[in-house]
Amino acid sequence: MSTADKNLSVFSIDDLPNISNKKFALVVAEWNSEITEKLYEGAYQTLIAYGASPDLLVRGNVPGSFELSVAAHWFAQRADIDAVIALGVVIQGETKHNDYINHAVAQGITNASIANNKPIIFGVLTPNTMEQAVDRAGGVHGNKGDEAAMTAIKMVGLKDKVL
Ligand code: DLZ
Repeated sequence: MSTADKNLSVFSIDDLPNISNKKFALVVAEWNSEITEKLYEGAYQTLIAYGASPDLLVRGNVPGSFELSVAAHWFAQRADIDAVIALGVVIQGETKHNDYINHAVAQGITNASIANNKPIIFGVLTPNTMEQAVDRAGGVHGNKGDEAAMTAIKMVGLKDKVL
């Protein structure tokens, strides 16, 4: 085992990086915007609270969560973007529409992340009801936008340490 490999085995993912010069793209679905705006606000404020520069945060809106993957891919292709946070809410309906969207977005984001070698964070709520969505967008279960931002910060730091 090389010295570098030994070092990798001891660092903590909670050892947060300096993100003052990191550029984040936040891609936000307009479907269920009363919820996605809260996810966006949570993600934005968390990035700022942990040292991101407001002028290095860019936002792109998409019509619905199905479009998150390709827009995230476009942002990730840009050399100046360090990480992308995809935010959406897909509420279970009377058909399987939500299943198709959820699987497509999860797979699309995974593919775009690997293809571009950058973190793309899955900040998509998949609740059964609007009430469950409200609970997770600044309600009793916190704000998943905050968690998505923290994940982005940790992955940016991890990438810098590993590569
Ligand atoms: C069509 C649709 C439905 C039924 N439900 C949702 C939803 O709960 N959340 C969401 O973000 N988007 C939904 N959409 C829209 C799709 O994501 C997509 O925009 C359209 O199918 C057009 O590709």
